[in-house]
Amino acid sequence: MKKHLALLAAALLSPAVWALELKSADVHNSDDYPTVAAVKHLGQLLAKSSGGALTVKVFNKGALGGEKETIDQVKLGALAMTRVNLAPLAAMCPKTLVPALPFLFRDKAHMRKAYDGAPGEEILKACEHQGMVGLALYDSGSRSIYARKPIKTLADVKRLKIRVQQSDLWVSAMQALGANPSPMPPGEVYTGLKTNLIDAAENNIPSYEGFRHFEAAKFYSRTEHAMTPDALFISKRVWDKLKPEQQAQLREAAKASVAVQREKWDAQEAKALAIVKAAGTEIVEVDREPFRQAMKPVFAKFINTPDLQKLVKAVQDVQ
Ligand code: GTR
Repeated sequence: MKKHLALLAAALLSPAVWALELKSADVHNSDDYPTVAAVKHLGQLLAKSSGGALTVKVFNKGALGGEKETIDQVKLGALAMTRVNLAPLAAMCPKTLVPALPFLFRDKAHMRKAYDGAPGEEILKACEHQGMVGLALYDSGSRSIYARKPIKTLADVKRLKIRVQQSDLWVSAMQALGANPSPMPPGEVYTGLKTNLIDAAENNIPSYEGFRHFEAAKFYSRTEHAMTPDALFISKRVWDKLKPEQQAQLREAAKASVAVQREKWDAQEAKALAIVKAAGTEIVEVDREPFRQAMKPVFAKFINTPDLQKLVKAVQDVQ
């Protein structure tokens, strides 16, 4: 009897019994897309620091669903983690609107500094009341419009049927340009472009390449209208079950994954650009000022509480 109890106690205490595999979703196709690679890296660090008690398994290619679906699953605790862009979260967690605003950042250095500082921390906490704990903000470059024709002026965007993320902010921002926005998940854009359901979409170069949208829209016009970050969240239900030291290990691994993601991001931007150019994409330079002016009214429309205004200012003040 004693022996049995001793065995049972040993089994309960052994790391194998306590090991928890955290499943993490991503919509990107390539196994080494920067966000996919970064979360895998996080998993390796975490497995080490937790002595094998916590591991991460990434399911990319949208295998666990689109961004909206994985967000819902994480809120419920049915899925441990998801890496999504912040744009589809704005209706749920208002502060995530801020980094998705058009032309908010002066340049990449400004954006990265803001995400590393107090504004980044505030944004990561913005979804906790919705059951999602933010772990990392990843670089998602800048988003530009691509279409079957070059986009150089506001006149080129008039009535353009353009896919936008599932975000009211971006429906409004594109309407402000005179376009005809159509929100849809990323997985539907390729077919939408191929079948002429839409004329255009907008994204960073690595996504334009990775989702193979360049096959259907040959002109990539550098409007660079947003630098909305990608972000990694863990379900609060899962988070609350972790021991404090495990939470600290996860936070540390997430922080380390940001540096790796950025390095990979810079390399991927160059690689993807070379691929799309070789496939015949024309990169079009754009005078961005008229686009910036036209989209300005969305600030007043969406940044309508003192909290949001304060956060916008905090980002703008980052030097
Ligand atoms: C990408 C982002 C994805 C997804 C996609 C989109 O840049 O990494 O998470 O949001 O854009 O346009 O839907």
